[in-house]
Formats: sequence, C-alpha cells, structure tokens
Amino acid sequence: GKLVIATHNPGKLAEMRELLAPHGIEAVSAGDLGLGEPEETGNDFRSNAEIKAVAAAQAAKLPAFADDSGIVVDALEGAPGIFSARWAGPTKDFTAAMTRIERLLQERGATTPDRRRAHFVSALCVAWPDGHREEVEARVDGTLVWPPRGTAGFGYDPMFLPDGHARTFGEMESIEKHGLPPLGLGLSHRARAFVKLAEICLEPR
Ligand code: ITT
Repeated sequence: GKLVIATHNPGKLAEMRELLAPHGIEAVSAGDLGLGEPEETGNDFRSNAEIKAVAAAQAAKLPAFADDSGIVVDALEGAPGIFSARWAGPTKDFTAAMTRIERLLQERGATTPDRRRAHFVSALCVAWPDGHREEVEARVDGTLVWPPRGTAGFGYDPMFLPDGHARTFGEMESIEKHGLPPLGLGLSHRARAFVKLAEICLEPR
C-alpha cells in the first residue's frame, strides 16, 4: 500500500525514502500531497513525531510516517534538542545555528572533545487512519567539531563526528551515514530508529 512521508525537510525526505526503498513501499511526500505542517507543540521528540504522523494520516486517509529529530548538546543542558529546526530560524540558516552552538560552547570553555559531547535523536512514528500508531526512538553519540566539515547531508551534519569514525556526517555519503554494509543500517539515529520500526511493522509481506 501507499505511505505518506510526513516531512517538509528535503534532507530528511531523501533519507526516509532511501530507508524505505528496500521494503517495496510506495511513498509519497506530504509536500507532494499539499499537506500543511501541524504545529509541533510536544515536549519531546516522540510526541512531535506523533503529532506529525497523526495529522498526515488523518488528512491523507493513508498510513503516514514521521520523524522528529534533533541534536542534544551535553554542555548546553540538552539544547537545542527539540528546538533544533527552530534554532535555524525561518530562513533555515544552519550555518548560523551551528555558529550559535559553537559560540555557547566557547563561552563555557568547552574546547576539548570530552566537553563537546552531543547526540542526535530520531523519533519515528507510523500512524494509520484508524488511529493505530507505532513509535520508536534511537540515538547516535559523538562530538562536535569546529569548523564544520563537509557539504553532504543537512542541518547539523557538518559539525557532528560520530564515535568511532574519522569523518563527520557532513563528509559522508548518505549510505555511510545510514551505516555501510555488512552492518547495513545502524549508524545514524534515523537509520537505527528505522531498524527498530522495520522490526515492528515494515517487514515486506
Ligand atoms: P519536518 O518537521 O517537516 O520533518 P523539520 O526540519 O522541522 O522537518 P524537526 O522538527 O524534526 O524537522 O527538526 C529536526 C532538526 O534537527 C532538523 O531541521 C535538523 O536541523 C536537525 N537534524 C535532525 N536530524 C538530522 C540529521 O540526520 N543530520 C543533521 N541534522 C539533523
């Protein structure tokens, strides 16, 4: 059957399409359907993912798949967290958002890698028109580098160096960000969450 990908973020949409591709699911984006963006009034990633998936499922009368994600910086008491998109402002200026994080880290004297710990979180929700929902969440840990490195990916990718890797997400092709074979999926927060979700409800039937 058909699935709505309930995001208006092109970087996320591309990754979500790639993650769904092996499952033979026909996906259409919220943008292509002309669906609006619900207000993200939740206090955590899961509730915002649910708000987006439920709104799209109701509007399109199709199952809908949403991601709510962000970067959580230890030295900033978890900021920007669920406000990661909002820190880039209406012009979606992620260079400015990364510069803001770096300025705050400098103000706190967070110059060594151990003071620059951060993780990405992805909460994924699939909602069906009948109200049924499935939700999962996953994270990837790493450190923040400055200056940003690489032009791949989106958002905060150029600043994020995942543990055990020499290149930032901004320096990785998406297949590597998802997690290269033989492990396949299992590096990025989104790929890790997707593995959990696939175990629950996206296996080919
Ligand atoms: P939708 O709500 O339409 O899906 P959005 O960009 O507003 O798009 P979020 O509210 O979930 O989505 O914001 C998440 C932000 O966190 C996103 O804009 C990125 O800046 C950042 N982010 C999440 N996942 C990321 C990733 O894999 N790489 C880099 N930045 C990421």
